Amino acid sequence: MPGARLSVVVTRRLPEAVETRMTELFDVELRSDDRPMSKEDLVAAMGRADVLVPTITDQIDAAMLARAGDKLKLIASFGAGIDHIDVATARQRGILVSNTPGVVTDDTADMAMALILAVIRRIPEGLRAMQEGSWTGWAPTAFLGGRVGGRRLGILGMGRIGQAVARRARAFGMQVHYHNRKRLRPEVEAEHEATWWESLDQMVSRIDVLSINCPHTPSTFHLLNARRLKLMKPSAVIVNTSRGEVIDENALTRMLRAGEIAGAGLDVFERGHEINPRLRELDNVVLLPHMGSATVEGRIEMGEKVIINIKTFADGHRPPDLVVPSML
Ligand code: 8YV
Repeated sequence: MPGARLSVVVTRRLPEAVETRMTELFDVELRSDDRPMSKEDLVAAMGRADVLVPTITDQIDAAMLARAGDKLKLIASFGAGIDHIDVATARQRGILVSNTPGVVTDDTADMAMALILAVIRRIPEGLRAMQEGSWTGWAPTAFLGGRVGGRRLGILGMGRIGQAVARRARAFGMQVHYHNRKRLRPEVEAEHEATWWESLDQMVSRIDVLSINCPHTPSTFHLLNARRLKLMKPSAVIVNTSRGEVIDENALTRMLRAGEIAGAGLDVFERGHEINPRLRELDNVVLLPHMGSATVEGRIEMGEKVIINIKTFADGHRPPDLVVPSML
């Protein structure tokens, strides 16, 4: 492969600077419209590309990979999460998969913090009153939220993003608790003054705010199921900037409606953009359209990472952000 100009198919519009650089480096096929590709178009794209650059909106399953043919060598995904790709099957078929970790960390953690503040301080309700013109002036008892400082934050998934949330939360005076498959090294735990809970059940029953920061894998699907959600204090709040599938969205919706959970800030949903309509009706819920990593800087850095992964592969080396099934 070294020296050859790789054919690269990009499934969505990317920042202009990224598309321009890709055009300089590769034999690239860019999209002129920005709608997600159909399944058939994706299979066809995989059939004619050495490298596919998909995003979260492209589900690539085993059956599609089986129809991809022999040309495809690398799936250089634009994004950190890789739950939309059947990585194990890709590897079996000799197709490498890479992602863009690290560059979405701070932006996503900022959004988790924004959601915590928005829900606890009732920012959308205040905004709505201003936009509707229904505000009649200051009152001592109006729009009372809670104080963020002093609350116990439970972080589910203490990887890069979880730790970035911990840093921010501590600056706001929150106490950090976490549940992670592996306990952090003592010095990292000390840096965050974080308390590890081996039992997720025990952690969720004791915290005031739960931030979901683990990836979606078969073992994290519905980790927050109805049984576990019921262990939470009725005054507790959940924010999710990771993947919707980690929470049973219908169970959460029922409990929010019943006042069994105080509030939620959700940037991601279980069925993509098909959101439980009942969630939209609730005052104690802040919904965002998957904006966690949506910064100009972040998107360009994601694109640069994709380019580095492809370029390194083209030069005959292992892409730096190779995803191996054992990481999942
Ligand atoms: C990305 C994300 O924008 O990086 C991720 O895993 O969830 C998003 O913030 C998206 O995945 C791009 O494909």
